[in-house]
Amino acid sequence: MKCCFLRRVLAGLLVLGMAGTAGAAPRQLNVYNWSDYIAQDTVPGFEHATGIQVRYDVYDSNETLQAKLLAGHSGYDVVVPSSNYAARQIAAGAYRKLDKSKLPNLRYLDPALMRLIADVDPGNQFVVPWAWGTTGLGYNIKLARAALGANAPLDSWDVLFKPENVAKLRPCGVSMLDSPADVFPAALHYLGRDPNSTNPADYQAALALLERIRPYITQFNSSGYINDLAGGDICLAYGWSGDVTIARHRAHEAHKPYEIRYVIPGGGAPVWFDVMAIPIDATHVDEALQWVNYIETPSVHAAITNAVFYPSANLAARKYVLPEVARDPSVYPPAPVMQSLYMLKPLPPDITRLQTRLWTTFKAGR
Ligand code: N2P
Repeated sequence: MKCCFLRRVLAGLLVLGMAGTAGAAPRQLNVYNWSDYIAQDTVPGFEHATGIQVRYDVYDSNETLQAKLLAGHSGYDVVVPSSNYAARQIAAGAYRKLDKSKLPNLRYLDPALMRLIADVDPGNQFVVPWAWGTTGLGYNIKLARAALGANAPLDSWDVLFKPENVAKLRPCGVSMLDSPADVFPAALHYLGRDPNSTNPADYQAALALLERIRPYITQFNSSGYINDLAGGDICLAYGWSGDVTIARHRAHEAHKPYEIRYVIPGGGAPVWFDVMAIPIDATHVDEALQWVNYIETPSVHAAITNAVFYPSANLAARKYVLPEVARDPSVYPPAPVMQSLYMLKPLPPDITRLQTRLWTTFKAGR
């Protein structure tokens, strides 16, 4: 009798227990981030630490993210815009103010970088830095030297912007970021104009420069160019520092008979910050805050830098960054190069629209 009673109690507990599990749907988080921007173990590590299930989607342009945000109901709980885009999105009310009591790991962030970010997010209320990087030239050194001559200088914007140079690279493949907001500043700067110009005439001049090199650009691409560089399908890319460095490592690991190299040409290049933010209509806010805080765990952020070669603003993460990554000038540019960089700033909407219109003209040309 006693045994059966016990059995019944146990069975009842089991049913209750199962009902408990079945009733509580696992907590969810929907993350939307740039492609090739995370370590392999970042999402599993978060899921393991929190029990929250992550749906992780990727994009490769600020325009794509912005279109989703402005349409509303993106379904995402955390997104990662560049800071110059975030500025306008914050002003437009696209993001939720961060509850910093849930973000103790913010104490690890570099105050100097936070002050820089405060230019676009006064009081650091809406966004938390994810990573930063530069935009420069990625080479397949062997192919580029064969095309340009063994002694041609590779550390000059003339390689990209002088038609006679880039024409020689056309046969081995020239890739350009499919992003007016990343290309116009470099063209303007090359012309000696303000890379963040708000003068429409400057953009016409930049377009004229770009149109002269248009015939030699073989693809517009902001993510697949990593594999194209690594695989020897292109010899020059105007691209992002970490992406080109990923390509360098992939080529090396695959024992390719060539070297991929990232170069910040003399005279300066764009520098940018990408930041995490929680859309105003996010439905998993607490989970989103847990994600942001998890990312700012020093060892977690360092693992991301070690995997995709973009530095973070997390000072305490630096000691976990692998020595060979920490001393790689493609990842952490030396001080004199840092001084030559110019920050991409928020632009008024009419200038962004002008960029987009001219970009369409530029791309359609041959
Ligand atoms: C990641 C590239 C992100 C840099 N693949 C653009 N802000």
